[in-house]
Parts: sequence; structure tokens; C-alpha cells
Amino acid sequence: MIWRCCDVSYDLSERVLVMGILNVTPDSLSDGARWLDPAAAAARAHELLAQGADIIDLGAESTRPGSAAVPADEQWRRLEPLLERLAAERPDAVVSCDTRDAVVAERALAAGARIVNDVSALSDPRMAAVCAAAGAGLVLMHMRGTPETMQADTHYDDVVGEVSTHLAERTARARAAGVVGEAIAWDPGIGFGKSAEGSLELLARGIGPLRSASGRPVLVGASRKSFLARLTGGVGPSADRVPESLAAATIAVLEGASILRVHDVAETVKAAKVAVATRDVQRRNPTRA
Ligand code: HH2
Repeated sequence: MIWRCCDVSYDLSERVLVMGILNVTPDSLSDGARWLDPAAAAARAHELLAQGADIIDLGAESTRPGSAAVPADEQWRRLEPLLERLAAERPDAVVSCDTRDAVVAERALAAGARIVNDVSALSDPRMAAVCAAAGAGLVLMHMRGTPETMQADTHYDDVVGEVSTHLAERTARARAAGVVGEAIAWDPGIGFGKSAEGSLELLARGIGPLRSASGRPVLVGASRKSFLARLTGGVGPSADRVPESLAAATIAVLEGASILRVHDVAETVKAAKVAVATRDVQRRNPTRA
């Protein structure tokens, strides 16, 4: 299963990619306000790459529950100096831009990003054409509503089926605008308009069906999310959720995920190695009843 991201192609039949999160926002859930200075953000990107990140996911807009949209110009003001530095210092590094705005995606791709991570799965009508023109990788994530409204109703009769139907419809839209199938990855959108139970259900029994339904790699973003703390009684800061996040990453790989979007890269790289080796043994020798 190939994932095509501009001039980079990943064979994700067996390999798992670790995508390191770098939010240049004042208010992101876990790393808000830490990387507002472009020099500090670039140093963090270098650190994530040294820890084994395959991709750096740059976000300039928090999408935590209840958050308001950030204007495209403000997103770009935050992103531009960092993208410029990375293009100069590490042109080989694969950068993804976490944005819902086509104009931001377009500028980021022109500045060297190779992937667009769209948590709204094409809410901007120009987004698919922008990605198609650049040949960019495109992550289509499921969310019901917007970050501002998404937790108002988290009921689903069949969360896996509804996510799958929604992403299939958005994939058809992307393909109609010229995005090649090999550029697309699916993401169930853990925590986006989901109850803690819904997020757990997607992790536990959603990944395989989404991968089969799409024939595309599945990205999972469970890192430090609150549904994990609900399971462990954790009330502390999200940075304390590393063990929970590693457990979720391991489960995601065993369930068939190909891309892990995480804050704790060094730890996840190791956990993913164990999970991938385990999954390979399982694939070669399926358990007999
Ligand atoms: N989760 C967040 C942001 N972007 N993108 C994808 N594809 N999948 C996710 O699960 C996902 C995402 C939210 O996490 P974080 O970046 O830590 O927080 P914030 O939105 O507050 O910046």
C-alpha cells in the first residue's frame, strides 16, 4: 500500500510512520505556547527528527473542543518563518501542514510541505484542488461539525460505519478534484465529536474496517487525548499521559494503523517497533482457535 506525498512515496504495507506533532499556537491542548518562537520551534523539529519522526505535523490552529477558528492570515504568520527555516535547514524532512484552510495549505505546500492534514476533510471547497495540483499527501479526518460545536452531540448508532461512510464521501470529492487515490490516508478522528466510549470503540474495532473499506493507510491520533485519562483516572496535565498514549499507539498498530500522530516521538518509535514486530508474527501465523 503506497502513500504518495509529492516526491516522497512510502510503502505502508508493513511499515508504520511516526508523525511528530509541533503546534505553533498559543493554546493547543498539550504543547500550546511552547513553540511560538520560530527558532525554538525549528529546534523542536530537529529534535523530533533526531528522535525518529518520519513526518513533522505543523499546526497553527488549535482544534481542541470548543476552540474558535483562527484566520488563515494568522495561521500563515505563525507557520511561514518555521517553514522557511525547515526548508533551508532540512529540505529532506517531510512536513505536513495541519490546516482546514486551502490558502494556508497552498502556501505551505509552496514552502516545502508535502502533506496536508485536514481535520475537516475538505470543508474548504478549494482544498482538494490545491492538494491535487501539488501532488500532496492528503489526510482526511472524520469530524462531525466543527471544533466549536463537535462535542454537543457525540451519539452515533454505528460510529465505525458512520465514520467510514463520511470518509468515503470525502474521498470521492477529493478524487473528483484530481487527487490520486495513492495520496489519500484516512483518520477516524479520535476525540473529534466522539464520546470517550466512541473514541475507544474506534481504536478497538474501527481501524481494520476503515483500512479495508478504503484500501488506504489509516492514521491514528490518540496521543495524550482525554479519553485515555478517563480510563486511568488521570486528572493531571496531558503530558502525564505518556503510558496511556503508548498503549493506544501499540493497539493502533496491532489493529492495522500505518501512521501514528504523536507528541512523544522517541517513546512511540520504540513502542511501534515492538508492535510492528508483533503484528508481523501474527500476520505470518494467525492464531488458531
Ligand atoms: N488531533 C488533533 C489535531 N490534529 N490531526 C489528525 N489527522 N488526527 C488527529 O487525531 C488530530 C489532528 C488534536 O490534538 P493536538 O494537536 O494535540 O491539539 P490541538 O488541536 O489543541 O492543537
